[in-house]
Amino acid sequence: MSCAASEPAIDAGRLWSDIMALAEITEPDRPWTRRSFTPRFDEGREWLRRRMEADGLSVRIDAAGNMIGRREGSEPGAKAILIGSHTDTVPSGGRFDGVAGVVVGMEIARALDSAGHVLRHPLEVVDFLAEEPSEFGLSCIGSRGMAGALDAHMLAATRPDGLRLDDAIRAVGGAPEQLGAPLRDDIAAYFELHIEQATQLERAALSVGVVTGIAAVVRIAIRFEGVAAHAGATPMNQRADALAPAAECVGVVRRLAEETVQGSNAHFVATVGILDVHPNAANIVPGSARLAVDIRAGEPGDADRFIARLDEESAKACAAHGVTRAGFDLISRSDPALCDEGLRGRLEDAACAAGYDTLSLGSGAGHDAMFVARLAPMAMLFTPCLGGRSHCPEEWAEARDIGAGATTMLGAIRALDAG
Ligand code: HGY
Ligand code: MN
Ligand code: MN
Ligand code: MN
Repeated sequence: MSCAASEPAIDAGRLWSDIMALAEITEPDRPWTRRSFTPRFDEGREWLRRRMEADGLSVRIDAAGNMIGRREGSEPGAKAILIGSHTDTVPSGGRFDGVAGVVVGMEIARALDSAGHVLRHPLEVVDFLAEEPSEFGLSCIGSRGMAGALDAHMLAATRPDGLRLDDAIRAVGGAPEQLGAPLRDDIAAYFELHIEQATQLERAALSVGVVTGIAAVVRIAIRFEGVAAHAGATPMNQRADALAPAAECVGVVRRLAEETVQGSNAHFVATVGILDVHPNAANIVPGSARLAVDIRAGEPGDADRFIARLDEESAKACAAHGVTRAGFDLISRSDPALCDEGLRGRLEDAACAAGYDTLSLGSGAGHDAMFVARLAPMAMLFTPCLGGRSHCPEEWAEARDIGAGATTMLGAIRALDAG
């Protein structure tokens, strides 16, 4: 779509300096690393609280540990318009994944404030707790909690040092005892801006993409139990080497994923990003192994068929090596989330009015929006990142593109607010 330009009220420079300021709060020995439930994350939250308060937002932590900055609207009882994302990162992550979406929310609130414009609806800027997969083995903890999708089993999960998830949520100011049902029913709409983490916008030389939907995210863990033994003395035909079937399964995941892609029109990818070996020593036949499989599917049936085949083939690989398959466990599963048609239209119109051509595209990456979509109409905007790279220190985006996304979102929110 291509249209006339219009006048922006977003200060892309101010936006940019916030993103860079937050990026400075990182583990000293790892670039752009602010893992959830760490002192570094808490430091980032403190920065965010001060920034939100300086912007005139009233700041609270909800029961799920999400930080929320609120700007009241003019219409008593009107439902809130939320803008959010996350400020936690993957290990050695980037400066923009999640952060851009939270900072854009603050910039939109500032732009409205400095123009003396009060929306009818309250506006809330949300930093969702622990969107990235955490040491508790779960991602999107804050948005799951807001949507009532954190159950007692999940809350009792512990991380390697023994800390329970509910205690960790309490430590950041949440109230886990209030979790279980959806936390709220007062949301009019939810908007999230995120870097694309792929290359469609960059290849099309566009600043703004309007997301159609978010793929299902399914995570599986497979555990292999063999017998640790001396690597030098144990004959090959007397081993139960746990790593042998695990290594074969890495190839099986790749092959089954490629076959699934061939047979489907929907987005499908599968990745083995974790392969733990124990005791992980050169001269010991591995006694146990564990691999984590991360699956993204636009069509959930593709994920089900992939998992059934992986189940069968991993059991066969274990039998062939005399290794016990100690577990084939579902770690987490989120359904695909569709973006609201009406909000997508408002984003497209707002981009057009601001002079930005747009592209409609799906999201293979998971986002907090998947869970907020259970509470209210949801929409996402993508802006390009260099080479589509993300979840790595090379992640990069341009101020003008993030500014274009913020201008587009501001336009859509004002149109929605005007009714
Ligand atoms: O893994 C994801 O899709 C997101 O970046 N947490
Ligand atoms: Mn991410
Ligand atoms: Mn993200
Ligand atoms: Mn995300």
